[in-house]
Amino acid sequence: MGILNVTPDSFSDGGQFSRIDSALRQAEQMIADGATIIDIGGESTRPGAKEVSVKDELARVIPVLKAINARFNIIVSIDTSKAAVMSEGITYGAGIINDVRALQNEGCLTVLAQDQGVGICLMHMQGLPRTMQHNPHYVNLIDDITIFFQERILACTQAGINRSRLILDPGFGFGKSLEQNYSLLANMAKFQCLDLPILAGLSRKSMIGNLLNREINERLAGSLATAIIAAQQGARIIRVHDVKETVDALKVLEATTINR
Ligand code: 9MG
Repeated sequence: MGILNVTPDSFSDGGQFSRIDSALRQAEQMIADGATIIDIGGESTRPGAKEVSVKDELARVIPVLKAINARFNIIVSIDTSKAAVMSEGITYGAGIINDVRALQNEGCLTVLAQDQGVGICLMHMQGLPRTMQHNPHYVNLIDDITIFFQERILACTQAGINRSRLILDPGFGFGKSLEQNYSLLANMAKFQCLDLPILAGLSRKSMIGNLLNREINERLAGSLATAIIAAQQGARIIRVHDVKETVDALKVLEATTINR
């Protein structure tokens, strides 16, 4: 899964045309590099990030979704927690809704129950982006996240969403200390007991930067290491910025696994 950020600070110059043009070029490159899913997000989920209105998020995401679907044959995932954006996204052909709040916001379960085709990524987060890194606490990290997944799966199925549409994501960096993030990475295979595909997003995250003392543009090696470990732990989808390098690394892992 290649990350396509459509927040304003991700474009060098203004204007709708240049935004769409830049997004299309990024998408084209990621597809050429081996991405099979493009994840579009119009609201930053970084710690401390400001909230975006429904109107602004729609204006950022929907034109890019339409343009990518018109040009390429690729699964587009929409990273949003807003029911209105999910609904519009589905109308314009989103293949996956990627929700860091696991459909806990008002109206989301209802919107997703109305369309039986789209995939849904339920991510675990402790707290909210503004404060989530202030002293996160777990009784037992893996057990607590497993219980969270079980509760959200139940909420989905009770709302009429078919279980087969669900993808689970432990939410690296979302309300987890450095040690908790690495413990999660080491133990991710335990979520396989839930019998749903696992998505892992580790690319360029602080857990890499803080461990290695690397700025955001110096985290490629660390990101590749985490992608490989996540795949070895059973992750089926890896959400990344550096598609080409990650696909190469995963091909090496695949060849090694096949010829074991
Ligand atoms: C939007 N976003 C940022 N980080 C993410 C992660 O780790 N997983 C998912 N599913 N989405 C993320």
